[in-house]
Amino acid sequence: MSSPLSHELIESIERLVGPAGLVRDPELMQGYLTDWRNAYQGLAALVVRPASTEALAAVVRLCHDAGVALVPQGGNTGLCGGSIPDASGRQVVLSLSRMKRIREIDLANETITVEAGVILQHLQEAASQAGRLFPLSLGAEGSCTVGGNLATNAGGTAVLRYGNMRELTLGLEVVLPDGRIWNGLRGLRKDNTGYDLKHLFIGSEGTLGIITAAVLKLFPATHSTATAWVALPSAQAAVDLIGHVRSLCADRLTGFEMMSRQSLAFVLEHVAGCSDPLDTPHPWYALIELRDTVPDAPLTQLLESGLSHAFEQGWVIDAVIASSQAQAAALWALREGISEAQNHEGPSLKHDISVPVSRIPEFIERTDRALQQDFPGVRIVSYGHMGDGNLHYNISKPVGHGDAPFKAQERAIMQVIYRMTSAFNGSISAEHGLGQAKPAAAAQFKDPLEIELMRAIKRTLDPAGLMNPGKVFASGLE
Ligand code: FAD
Ligand code: 2HG
Ligand code: ZN
Repeated sequence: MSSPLSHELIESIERLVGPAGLVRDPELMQGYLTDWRNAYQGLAALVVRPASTEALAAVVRLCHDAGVALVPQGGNTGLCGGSIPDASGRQVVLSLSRMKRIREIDLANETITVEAGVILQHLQEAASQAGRLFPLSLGAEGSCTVGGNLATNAGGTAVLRYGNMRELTLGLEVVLPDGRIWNGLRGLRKDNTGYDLKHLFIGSEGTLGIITAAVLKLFPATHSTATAWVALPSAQAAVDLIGHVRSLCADRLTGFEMMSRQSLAFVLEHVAGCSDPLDTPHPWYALIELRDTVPDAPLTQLLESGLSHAFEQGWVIDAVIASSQAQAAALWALREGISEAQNHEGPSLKHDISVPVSRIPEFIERTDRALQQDFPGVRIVSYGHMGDGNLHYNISKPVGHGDAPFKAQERAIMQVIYRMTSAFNGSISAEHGLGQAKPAAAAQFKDPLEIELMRAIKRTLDPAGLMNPGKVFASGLE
């Protein structure tokens, strides 16, 4: 098939990035055209992999002048199709995978400057080798990139203590849609010289520019950990428990993940090597992690004392405290395995919502009831970052049902869940972003004035609408 791009344009791009920076072979392109779940497929005229900010900026300028749309891509682990081109075959995927240098570690400033293609796990390792912690942690950390983390304002399992990617960022370098380079790589904790532009690009999902590097915060390394797997009678018990553990442990509480029995059941069925840490099934579970910078801090005793009060209150039915790092890792594998496990059960309708922590139990109770009434037998896999009020309220088809009739109900199911989220003054996308999955829902459920302001920003920075069209906004600029 001939390319929709002119020979001259392709040759000019090749001169900038070299043969290693172009992917044109349809088979090799495949990995860039579908996402981690195989939920979204696209086509592309070309995949370009520049190795430096200057080369990337020059490619962006050429594409801008030729009116070619760009789709930035990092590790391609996003869960709403943000990094996948459309079906036209005219867009260019701009992969950051060759931009993976750690540019600088400034220990006295507690910062690390990295390129956008650095894999999150490599960043964590670099911080650790420098005797520090980079705290962002999520299931896809072995493949997702800093650029993708920034573009989606990624969260994960340590937000409770350290915040989202937004809170971990001090400066950015961004290639603007017309190819200009904004060097905002300032490692400053205080800077009130007008609007804080980095926050426009963080969470913008590649629709305002290409993030090429960032200055990120480092934290003291932690040297003591305690991890518990706890069985709970209800979601309300999780709210009571987290309040108690937080007041007892303060900042040492690093993670508090909650999951339903259905979530665990899928993991036990589909993820090799996993087993139930407790003898009998329970309605809900929490995975609690405490960390301290002090070696040999008495975290296990602290956890035991918190749990013993919780037993007395009836918030906890049973619990296991990990006695080794391997056991703690096995408990985390139960939590991190949920996404993969649910994929084995056919389409997973993902709803990544947030409501105030205090209202999670009521949200679950009312939404479960409404869904079972309208769609009897659907399997509700609710779990997530309880301390952030962020639930992955994911739905699998009823046992024995086909994929196609279930998929046909996707929109109706989504409406039930998002209407309820809205009634709780929550967010329909707490963590993963809008991508191509949720722009219409955002237009329906977000304040129209907010959407209008967002469009005004988009028009100002990307008047030609060439940055990741069809993502965040329902149909480009229109
Ligand atoms: P991609 O998927 O490649 O891209 C994501 C979006 O960012 C796209 O819109 C893309 O165009 C844009 N983008 C990528 N790079 C750039 C760049 N340099 N400049 C501008 N735009 C860019 N997410 C969470 O927040 N918390 C979790 O706990 C979590 N757990 C996950 C667990 C699993 C098993 C999986 C598969 C995913 C999980 N995710 C989670 C989602 C995903 O990993 C994150 O959104 C991650 O930050 C995406 O990074 P990426 O490099 O893969 O980005
Ligand atoms: C998690 O918390 C991720 O495990 C993925 O955000 C959630 O697969 C999902 O829906
Ligand atoms: Zn999550």
